[in-house]
Amino acid sequence: PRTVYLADYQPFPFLLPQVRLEFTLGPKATRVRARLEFMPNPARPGRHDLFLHGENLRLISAKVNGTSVHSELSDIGITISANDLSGDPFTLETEVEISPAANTALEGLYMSNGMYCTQCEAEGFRKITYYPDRPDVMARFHVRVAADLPVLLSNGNPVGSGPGWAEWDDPWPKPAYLFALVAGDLVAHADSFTTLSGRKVDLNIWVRPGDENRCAWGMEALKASMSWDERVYGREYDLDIFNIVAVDDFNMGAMENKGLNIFNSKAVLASPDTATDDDFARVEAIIAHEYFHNWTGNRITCRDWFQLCLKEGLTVYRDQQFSGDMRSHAVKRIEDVLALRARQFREDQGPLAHAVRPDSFVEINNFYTATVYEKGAEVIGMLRRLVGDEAYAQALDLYFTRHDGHAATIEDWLKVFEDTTDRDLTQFKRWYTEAGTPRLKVYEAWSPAAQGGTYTLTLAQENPATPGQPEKGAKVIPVAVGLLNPNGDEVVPTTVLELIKPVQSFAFEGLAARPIASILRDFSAPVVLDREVPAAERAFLLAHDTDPFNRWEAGRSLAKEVLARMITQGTKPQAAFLDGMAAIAFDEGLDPAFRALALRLPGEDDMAATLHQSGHTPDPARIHIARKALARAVAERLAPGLPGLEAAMRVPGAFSPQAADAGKRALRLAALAGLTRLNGGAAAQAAFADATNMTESFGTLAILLEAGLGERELAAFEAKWRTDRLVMDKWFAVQVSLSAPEETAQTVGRLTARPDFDMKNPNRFRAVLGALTGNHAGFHHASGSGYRLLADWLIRLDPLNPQTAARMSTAFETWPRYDADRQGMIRAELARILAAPGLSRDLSEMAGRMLH
Ligand code: B3K
Ligand code: ZN
Repeated sequence: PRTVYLADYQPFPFLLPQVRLEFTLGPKATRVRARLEFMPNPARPGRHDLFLHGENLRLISAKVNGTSVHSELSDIGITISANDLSGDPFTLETEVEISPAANTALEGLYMSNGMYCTQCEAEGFRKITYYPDRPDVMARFHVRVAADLPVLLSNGNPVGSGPGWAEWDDPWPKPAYLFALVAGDLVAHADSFTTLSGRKVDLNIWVRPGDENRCAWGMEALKASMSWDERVYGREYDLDIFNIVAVDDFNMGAMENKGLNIFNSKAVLASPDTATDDDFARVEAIIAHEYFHNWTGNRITCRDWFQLCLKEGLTVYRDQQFSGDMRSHAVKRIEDVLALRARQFREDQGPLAHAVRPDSFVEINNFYTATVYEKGAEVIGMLRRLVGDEAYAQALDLYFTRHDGHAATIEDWLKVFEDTTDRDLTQFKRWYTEAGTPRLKVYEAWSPAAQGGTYTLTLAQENPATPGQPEKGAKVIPVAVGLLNPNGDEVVPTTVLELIKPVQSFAFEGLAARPIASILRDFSAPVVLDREVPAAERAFLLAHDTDPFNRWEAGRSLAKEVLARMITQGTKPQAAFLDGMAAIAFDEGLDPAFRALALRLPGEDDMAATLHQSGHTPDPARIHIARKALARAVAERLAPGLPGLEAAMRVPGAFSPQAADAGKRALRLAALAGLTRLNGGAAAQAAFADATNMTESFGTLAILLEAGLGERELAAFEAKWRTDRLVMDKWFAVQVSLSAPEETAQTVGRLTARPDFDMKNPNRFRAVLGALTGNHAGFHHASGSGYRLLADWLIRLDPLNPQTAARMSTAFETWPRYDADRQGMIRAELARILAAPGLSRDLSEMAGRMLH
């Protein structure tokens, strides 16, 4: 397969102002007629052949200006010779036939439960019709859909309809990846929103009959997002209608198609009895994310796919800001950093490491990664910290005015900041072009003096090699620092130090006493802080830090140190740590959500990474046992207060998904987990029986399963929800994630043999196989059964759905951490995958990168 390079970019030789599409839908045979109006692109002078992408299309006819032309067909598209392109502007009309029912890859036009829907990003439009399927070709679309179905949707505004047909017109030029079409027997949860300038917009969430009562929260989130983007970024919605459709079979969370967002049902449907608090928060965040793309992604799109972080990093940054505003900034930041470390750091430190803006790819779908998304968002957070809030707002205004209606690059993005602030961002740009997680070493010095002493902080950065990038330059790292007095008062409030050299010192003068430093507050840069801190100092920060992130971080670091020692030296957990946990758990002045987060112990995968980094070879079985022992020790220390905490955190009355109640439920579940570890399942069983919402019933079920109990509850849960796909996904997943290590493979075997295990449904596949890879000790069981099982299923899934198979293969990316036996077994599975006949480009690129 061909590698695509950023350096090879050339503008498309033609402009395409207007497109007209006509769909006559049929499951096995859908006809697509396209009329494309081209003209020469002044940016690419000269005479050019016309190449159009097209895959799995049956060409019926092709005409230029009404006359049939010869077109050279290949399996990636058609070429029409420059000689046949008469006239300056010219019109190409094609007709093709495709088969949505045969499309299991869920890319292009496909069917899900009798409904037609599309997924075009990144390069799916070429499976619908012949087209210049690249994001820098922006056209206005007029679409006619004909089918004997009640609801026929496409992008833009509705301009006409009758029995069996509808027409849509999208006035905003867009790349083909934002095209969407939906047709089916759907019902709408409808509402409306009046924009800042007084335009009324119709809002609909389209679902299958029966799901109407799960739309209210998504609608609230949509309206909140629309008004937030007006308030915070000055961005209004720009069509008369905004449609969201829920679909059961979808490769990812959702898609921001212009005016017609398509969502995985899991990412939009939520009701108190079927969705947990985490689900509600995720729905809110994803609705916001897709909505925010209307400006960052759609109005301003990407010149080419190497610029993916231009829209994804910025849109993630915006949805994180939004969720922080809707909920709690401290809690949101901690959750985001947890996810960043679990997925992005792991990626950045392994064989799949790549730059936020990569410079080559084989299959672009393999680059919708935590690095492009989450590290892409962190880079924007750093930029903002460096230039300040006001300059950030000005730069964004300039970005929107300067690039509206265009396909932009990271260079364009950085330029608006340079022009706004007069800063030179050449060095900063390395964050986009160089992969790897920098490591920050910290040295402290104190020189007392009568007039006031000087505290000197020396920071040294290291930028480790990554595949294809052996050497790196120093990064610009904003390090937010605050200093505390030994009595807990803050003597120096948060200050941003700009580390630009490999090693640099920063002095704080006039201090009465040697301070205690709180470094990298709010996680001001995506780096690993390499710092030995005495346990007493960590405990001090856990008790006193005014920065909530670092307060949590102090407990987290302590927990990791304690756990690492338990694993490698078999020691007992230190009292200082347990006391710290107790102090946080019962501190009524703290947000319950924060307390619940602080009580959550580091995960097993996280511990494996930590041990590996400190020069140990992680043993998954030992990690599992030690973590259980630590959880028990914490429960013992908290024991006297647990019943009271459990009772105090009950939330009476009607269910509200808002953060305050959700935080209480989370802390109550933490208390119930502790009680279950100490006294067995009685309390959790009672709570399961009395549960009035999914957070409580699923939370208590998980607590019971983790303790090796819960058979009865598992059966009751199944009996109640057996016909509900989304809830049953939870039922499948929880059994695998909480299986004992030696039983995990068997559990997977039992569940995949059930008739309701449908591998074509990505949610169900992920529920089982994703949960396998998330069960660290089970997946890495010494027998190799976890590795074998995953490889078997990836090989089976690949011909049906290469995108999901490739994505899930990243479970193998951590192989370099483990012992020689495990390394050998994983590499053998990767080699077996690579040798599978007819392997997709997606999976072969991934397996190949992991092996080499
Ligand atoms: N832009 C889509 C992701 C498309 C993934 C294609 N493999 C969803 C999002 O980031 O909002
Ligand atoms: Zn996105």
